[in-house]
Amino acid sequence: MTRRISLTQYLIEQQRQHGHIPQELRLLIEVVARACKRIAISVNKGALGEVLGTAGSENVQGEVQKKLDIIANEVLIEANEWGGHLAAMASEEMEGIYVVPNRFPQGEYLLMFDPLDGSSNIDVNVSIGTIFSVLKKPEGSAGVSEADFLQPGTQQAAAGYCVYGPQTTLVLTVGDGVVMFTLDREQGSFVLTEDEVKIPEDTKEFAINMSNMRHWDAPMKRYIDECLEGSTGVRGKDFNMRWIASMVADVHRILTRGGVFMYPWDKREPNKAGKLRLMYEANPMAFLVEQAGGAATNARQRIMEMQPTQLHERVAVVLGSKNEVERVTAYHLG
Ligand code: P6P
Repeated sequence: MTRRISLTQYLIEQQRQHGHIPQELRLLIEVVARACKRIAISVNKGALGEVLGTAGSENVQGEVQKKLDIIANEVLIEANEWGGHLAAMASEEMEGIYVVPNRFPQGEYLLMFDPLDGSSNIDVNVSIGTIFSVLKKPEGSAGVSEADFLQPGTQQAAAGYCVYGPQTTLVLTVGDGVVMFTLDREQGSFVLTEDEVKIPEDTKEFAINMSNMRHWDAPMKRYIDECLEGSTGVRGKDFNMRWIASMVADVHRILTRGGVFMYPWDKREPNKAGKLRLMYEANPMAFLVEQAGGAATNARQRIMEMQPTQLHERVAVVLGSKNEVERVTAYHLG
């Protein structure tokens, strides 16, 4: 039974025992968690809070912004800009970086986030979430620029997400395994509910948007065809399929019971590596999945070793149970 301690107590004990959560990083994580509680309040209001529907604007990706996308983005900016732990922030909802205003002290961390991933699910009451990734500003760089964010995922100091579903759950790694905290609404605090998240190396469950099948490359089609052949084919076992169209919800299921999640390249836009974003979706999820014993590639190489070239660059994603990710990757490299 996992000790029911608060996020604050967990972080302080980790700092005391292992010393690898510096004071500023602990503050950052607690501020992000507090912002997620605030976002959960807006999300849970739904139609009662005048927060559903579109905002009548598009984000830098050219996607229609939901009212809650903008609310969540503003909550994260306002919660994090004054604490002195950050130099700058970057968000799916903002074209450029947000440098901490001069009226506040600047810190050494960089925070990236998808403030509300899975927006297409907001109006139909399906789980959505906030994804975040933390980097350290490179030593010696005067000021802060977009280039400071362009670090491979292996440089992340922390990563996590908060899923707004039947429970509001914060999932976190600082590079020493993965832990889960469930929001206790009576106390108003996140309580440790899983202290050693592990992804089984094998699975019988895959997650992909099957409606895109005709657009995939041959190795991806081969892998899915073999899953569909089940026990009558080379895999010798039947598979199940899930697709929530909310990465946070699909990844949470995989961290909880295993599985493999794929959003592959497809030939409709050959110059686009994939749909998902490297810096604030693929890298944080890859960090969590690897820390839980899984794997994460772009179907050819480890996602966390990719050198970013743009803040909003996209990437193909294959992540989850290690042996399945290795099989998909081997088919692409073969
Ligand atoms: P599709 C949500 O918009 C998102 O970015 C991810 O959370 C999700 O996995 C994917 O896109 C769903 O994409 O094409 O199935 O709607």
